[in-house]
Amino acid sequence: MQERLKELQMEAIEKVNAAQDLKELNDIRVAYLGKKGPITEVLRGMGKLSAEERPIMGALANEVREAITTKLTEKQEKLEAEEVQKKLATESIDVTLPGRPVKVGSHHPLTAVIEEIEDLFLGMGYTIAEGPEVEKDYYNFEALNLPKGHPARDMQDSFYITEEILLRTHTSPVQARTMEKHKGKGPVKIICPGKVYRRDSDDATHSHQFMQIEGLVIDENIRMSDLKGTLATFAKKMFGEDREIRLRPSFFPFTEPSVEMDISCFMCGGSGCNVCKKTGWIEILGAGMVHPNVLEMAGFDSKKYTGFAFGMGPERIAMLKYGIDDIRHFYTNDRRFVSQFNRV
Ligand code: FA5
Repeated sequence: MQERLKELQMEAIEKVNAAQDLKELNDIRVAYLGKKGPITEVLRGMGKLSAEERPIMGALANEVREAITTKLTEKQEKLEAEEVQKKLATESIDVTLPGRPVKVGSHHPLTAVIEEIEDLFLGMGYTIAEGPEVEKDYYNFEALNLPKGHPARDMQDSFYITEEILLRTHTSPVQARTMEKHKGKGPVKIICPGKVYRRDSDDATHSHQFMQIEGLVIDENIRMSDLKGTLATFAKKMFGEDREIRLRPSFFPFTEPSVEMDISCFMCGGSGCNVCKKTGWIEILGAGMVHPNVLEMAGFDSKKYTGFAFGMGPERIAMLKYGIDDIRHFYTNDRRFVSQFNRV
């Protein structure tokens, strides 16, 4: 039995030395040390031995088992290291190959224009106010001098959720909310960028959801000339120093007088082209002096305080600034469109 064990040890070690890969090594482990292997077989036969012989044989069997295990482990480590070396050799990286270009994202042109407008007004001392997109009829219309049934409500076709709640049709309700918060005390100097919604049919210049930027200034002695100066500064910074502005009479129920502002065409300089439809001027926003009724409804004394407000559509401004011919490009998320503005 002793000899048989020694023989098995030598045999196993020879096979381990000759093994070429990890699979072969595992087969040897199972063959010699497994439950059905010859060493286990020998150990099973120990029952037939005398009490003196048994511990000697037991110790020897363990020795043999350990010797084979040690050899197996050594060989396994060697084979594994060899395999790693092989992999490193075959998978080496050619650092001279040209890299794959990484696609870099960019600001959406609309976001870029909105941020540019925000920065411009922040530089003039304005702060940014916000209001809800799901708005009360009261703030969207009534507090802006548009009581129920007022015909001017038809100027903005609305998405109603209930009789009293709608998706705001403009950012002007933030005027009413901000004035209310100020509890009749000036000064107020805010801009409010945000999404608005109208039941307009989508076409090249109209969308059912678009952005507006509202402006509101209230203080003692605010005059129409302040509005004009502010808008002229804005137009020159946004479209270039050569731009001139003109105000045309208009109508908004929440401002009196109301105006629309045109800028001299940046494409032709005013001589007339396709962009300005041969007029030399491009309309960019609505504005006016805050109506005394709006001031009073929000708790301001209209004898002491006056103010101006304006509202512009940044999509239209971005379209003019970058020569974009269809407002729908802003919302379709086509990378070919957006990536053209990488440097905006
Ligand atoms: C208003 O919404 C007023 N609240 C603006 C205002 C504020 C006037 C404060 C006076 C004082 P209007 O409906 O004209 O006005 O819209 C303002 C701007 O929003 C327009 O000049 C235009 O640039 C943009 N606009 C209007 N409708 C659409 C639309 N369907 N799609 C894209 N832009 C639009």
